[in-house]
Amino acid sequence: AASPTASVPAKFAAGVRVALVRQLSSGDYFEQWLAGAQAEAKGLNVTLEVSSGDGNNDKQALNLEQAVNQKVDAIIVDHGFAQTVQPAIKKAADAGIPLVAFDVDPGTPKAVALSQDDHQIAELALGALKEGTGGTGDVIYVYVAGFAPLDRRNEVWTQFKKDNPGIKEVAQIGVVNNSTASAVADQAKAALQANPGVKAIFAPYDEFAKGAALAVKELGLRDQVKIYGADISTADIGVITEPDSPWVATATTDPSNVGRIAVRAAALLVAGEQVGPELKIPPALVTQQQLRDGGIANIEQLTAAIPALTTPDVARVPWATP
Ligand code: SR1
Repeated sequence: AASPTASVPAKFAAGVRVALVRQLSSGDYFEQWLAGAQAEAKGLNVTLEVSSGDGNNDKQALNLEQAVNQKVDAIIVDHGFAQTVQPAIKKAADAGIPLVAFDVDPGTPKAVALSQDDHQIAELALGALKEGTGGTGDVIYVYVAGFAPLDRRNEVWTQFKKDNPGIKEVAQIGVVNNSTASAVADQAKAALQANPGVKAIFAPYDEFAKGAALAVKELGLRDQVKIYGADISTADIGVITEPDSPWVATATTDPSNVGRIAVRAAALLVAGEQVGPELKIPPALVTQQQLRDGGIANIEQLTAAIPALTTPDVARVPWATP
């Protein structure tokens, strides 16, 4: 292993407490993100105190208030709605507690705003959709307003429809809860039955895409309807590459890498280092063809095939051993 380039700050030798305050925790994306955050925390001698609102925004706000009151060394807010988390984020900022906000607007420049490049995520997936449909056809769109990453992807979809008048959004569906994929599958089935000419589903969240894929398969529409999604996991790779899968492309980062970056950014802030104010992680387009041709069956193989998905220089911690 390479040597670190700086000595470990005294605080870290003693142990640092970082509260990770989540809005959501179920589903592949959030599980992988947490695994990455925990691995990075372990390597940095950070105790990660994890709470989840489980989709209940009041509970998340309460968890955040508690983290501020407990005077942890830093806080990471993972998703959430601006109106429910910003009051406590302001309290953290006023109390001098460093804070990283992932996928939620912190409302203060004192916090580091971490996101994936959601505009690029949507652009990459929609580029594939345009190629796959030839730029014409009926499309079902899966969206729930209020989640910052989905809202940013929605901006691109709105513009895409204006730029591509041959693409017609015939139905908008979407739900985010503890069983998003199966709820979306039910909605997608109804929407497909009501709109028999649909050629594509734009589902820019992997739970949406999994639900859409289930609906297409159950209705026997694999030859007719293709799915363009976002995010990836080993389980998603399995869905995308199974024979006749309708999920043909996904635009994604490596979720565990993003979790790692959140913890590194928090650690740097605790050490008094400069970060941000904005960190935006670039995605890559992953196609069914590419996965099949490359024999890629899991995330480790995917990141080996697309090294750009690992971003060790983003929020690099100078005292950590790579
Ligand atoms: C409910 S929001 C889901 C999204 O959050 C992350 O940005 C992931 O990319 C996922 O698509």
